[in-house]
Amino acid sequence: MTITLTAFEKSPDGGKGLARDTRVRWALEEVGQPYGVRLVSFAAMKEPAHLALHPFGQIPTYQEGDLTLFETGAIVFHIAQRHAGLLPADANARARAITWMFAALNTVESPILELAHAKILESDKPWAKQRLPLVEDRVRGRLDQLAAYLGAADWLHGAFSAGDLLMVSVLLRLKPSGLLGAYPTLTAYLARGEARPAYQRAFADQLAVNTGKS
Ligand code: GTB
Repeated sequence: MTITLTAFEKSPDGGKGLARDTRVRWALEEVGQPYGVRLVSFAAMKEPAHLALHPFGQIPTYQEGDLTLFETGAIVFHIAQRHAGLLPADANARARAITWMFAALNTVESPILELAHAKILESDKPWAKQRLPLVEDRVRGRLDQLAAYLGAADWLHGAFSAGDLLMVSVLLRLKPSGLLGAYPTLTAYLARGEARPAYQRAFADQLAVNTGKS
């Protein structure tokens, strides 16, 4: 059945892969599922036709026959459940990989988003300079814990899984911040994720949209 995603007509990051359709593209590439993309403008995302797909007026959405999904965690989970390659077969190992999907989105992404908001949305506020170090410290706290858990391992729990796919996607948002520099094992973890052929294809495809070369 044809899979169609929605993505930004023009991503604010100009194609650095930070918009959330990249993680869904990556998951589909990992499991070898072809898909199409429908591009939407910011204005169209707030119109009834898009709100019927995504109640919060965001991208990405995922359509497959009469199934429509939003929220990248749910979409990646759906893909991983339907197709081999992103979750282990063993029931306990699978449950652990799913735990890491939730950890990436609930525990690690939250302070990273808070940092992005502090830098982008709040930078003109009189208290912005005082708040920023506090938010950065919360991100560092999570990075300390994640680096301690990962240790010298390649991936979070055995083989590469949907947990790693989401964790790498979430951490990539930190690249411009400079905070990752203090964490060589996490930097290497990100590089391993980015080096995966499936990621490379997903990245190239979203870049082509943003450079008009698709
Ligand atoms: N929790 C949802 C999910 O995981 O699917 C969050 C979806 C979401 O935040 N979508 C964003 C969106 O549609 C695009 S990805 N925003 C428009 C709106 O809310 O009106 C977030 C994003 C945007 C831009 C950059 N960037 O330029 O660096 C990075 C990430």
